[in-house]
Amino acid sequence: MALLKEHNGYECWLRLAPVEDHIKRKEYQSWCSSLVTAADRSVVMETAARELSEGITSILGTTVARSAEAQQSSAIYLGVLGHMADIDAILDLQISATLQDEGYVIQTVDLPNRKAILLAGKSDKGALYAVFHFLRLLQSGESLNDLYIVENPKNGLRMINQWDNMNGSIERGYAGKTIFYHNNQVVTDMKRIRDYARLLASIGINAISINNVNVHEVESRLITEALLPDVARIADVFRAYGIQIFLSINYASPIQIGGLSTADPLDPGVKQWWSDKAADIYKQIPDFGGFLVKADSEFRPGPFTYGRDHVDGANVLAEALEPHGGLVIWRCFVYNCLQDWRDRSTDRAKAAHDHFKPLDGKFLDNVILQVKNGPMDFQVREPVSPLLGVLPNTNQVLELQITQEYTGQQKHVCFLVPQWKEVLDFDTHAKGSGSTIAEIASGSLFGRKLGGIAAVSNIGDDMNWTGHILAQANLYGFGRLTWNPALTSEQIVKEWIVLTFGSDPAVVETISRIMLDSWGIYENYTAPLGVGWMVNPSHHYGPNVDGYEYSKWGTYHFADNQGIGVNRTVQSGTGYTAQYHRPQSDLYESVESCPDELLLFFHLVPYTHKLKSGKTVIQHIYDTHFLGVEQASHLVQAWSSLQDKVDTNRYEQVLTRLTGQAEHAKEWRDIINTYFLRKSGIPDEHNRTIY
Ligand code: GCV
Repeated sequence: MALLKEHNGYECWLRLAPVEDHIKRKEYQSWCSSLVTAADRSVVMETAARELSEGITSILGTTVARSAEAQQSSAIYLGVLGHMADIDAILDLQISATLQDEGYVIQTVDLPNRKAILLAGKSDKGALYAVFHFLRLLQSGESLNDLYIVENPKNGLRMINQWDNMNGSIERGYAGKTIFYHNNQVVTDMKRIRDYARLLASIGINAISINNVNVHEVESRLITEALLPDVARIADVFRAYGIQIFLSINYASPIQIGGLSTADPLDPGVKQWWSDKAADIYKQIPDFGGFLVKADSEFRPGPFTYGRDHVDGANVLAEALEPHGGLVIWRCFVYNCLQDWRDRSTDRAKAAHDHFKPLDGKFLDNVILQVKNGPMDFQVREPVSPLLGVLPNTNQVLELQITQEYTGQQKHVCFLVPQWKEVLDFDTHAKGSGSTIAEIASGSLFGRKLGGIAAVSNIGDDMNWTGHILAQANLYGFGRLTWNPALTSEQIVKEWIVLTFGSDPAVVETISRIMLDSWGIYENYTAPLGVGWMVNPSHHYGPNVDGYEYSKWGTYHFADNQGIGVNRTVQSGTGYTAQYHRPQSDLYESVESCPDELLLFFHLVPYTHKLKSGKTVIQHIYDTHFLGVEQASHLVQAWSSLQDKVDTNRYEQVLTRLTGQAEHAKEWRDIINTYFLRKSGIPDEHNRTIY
């Protein structure tokens, strides 16, 4: 067997591995010997041309002759529609009419005496995306003879949120330190940031916010004259990859860095201050994206201090940014974080809807509300946030979390694309059936111009970016799904495996199974039936059933010796179910129709309550926890079967994580099972060891 080339994981899915099949390589080479592209190129087109030639060299081992003139032999034509006569002459006009701004076409055409492949974007960004798509085709062994691919992104904003701090740390980061900052300064060596921009562009990301939404002292100064030149250096790197940068801002900036005595959004001095500030920023970064804002949330400052609401708060920023084309992305993660566990009427799950629904239609056109996928906080299982279905007159962006805060912190494998698919496919019935989250987030359901999906990044300065190599699939999957929410989890994971590990069928099959089963496995040995939050406080890793039970955060499961769960019904509980449209509200309201996996989110039931599966709640808890541990140990076995098929470096890295996961799953099982055996006094039907 040929020796496998060693990888440390740094290249992720951009290994651009050589095509080994001799015949295929020859066939590809015959297409890829020359590249025709316009002589005067934008910075993004320059990137596209470079990525294409370097990619081809890496995959096919040949160099590509570049020219601005049409070729007599086969060639690739790379360009922007309307800016390259050779492409415009050939391309079907009907196709070009269907392309949106960032869309593209990849097409094989028969020219007199020669063949050509067109990589044509509606804009230079589209052309860059076409290049990365074409390189994927080469690595997946696709035939190039009859290509006819037309792609448009479903979502306008495809955004990454970094929760990075300038002291080097990353809030909820599990893969080392930030790549952006060192010692309270922007880094000087931009290589790592450039490589990150490249990874993001290759999956269609077009926006990034570069600092934590919890904006501390030093980060508040990113919008000052002192630090803006450094921010501009970051913007330059991302611009070359078609990515706009955003900053998270401190709502109290007018006081903190502006020397004003108030940050009241209706104060004329404050308005003027933000407007001047916006002008300063755009002087340095003409294509600056705008502000991401966490206000009046978890002790962050906001308009409430001045008796103003979110509309006042967001609109003052929007007015300042509007002349420059900037956006305000205003987060809806707003709730009472000083609750009393004895008070069962206040329900954190209701908060976002209660705060923002009454404000629908009042935000300016360049404001977008960013709504987390669930009403609580990125638990392994939550219902979909009802807020997403009730803002027909407001721009919205869905917020997902790629970093695995509550899903194993990249020590456990948990492929999140299947979870995100469930969210995107959820039918809110906001405008009758078919009113899915995918249609709402993109803006299409309510005819909004702005929309999209944002997600909290999972990368740091670890050599392999994500700590767990298999967690790279979550970043990859986020980008691909955001571009096209109709892709299946199976398609995405297969694509990622082929690019990352190669196309050996055993590798593809085994890793696919590991990935596709992983969310269910993690759910099995952690908090049961949608109840969530059984984690250690603050760092959120590992089991602690009552870790958050008597805290101020509003995250209770209410387990006692009779039963467990939160009564969120209208009839006798907090009334949360009424925040959904019919028939979802009815489905959740009734204990009979509520899906098993969310039962304890919506209902307080006795341990002896029978699930649809026929098991009692208590037996379900025991069974899933024993099963989850077995499944976690099978992951180790499955991975071990690939020892000869994955290079030693990456094989060992993943093996170490999976082995640790299997051990940690036992701790979860024993702590959860013991707690519920003692609480309920009901023994396991199968008499297994529960401590
Ligand atoms: C950035 C949760 C996390 C916090 C995070 C917050 C948010 O509470 O634990 O770390 O802060 O969500 O999304 O703002």
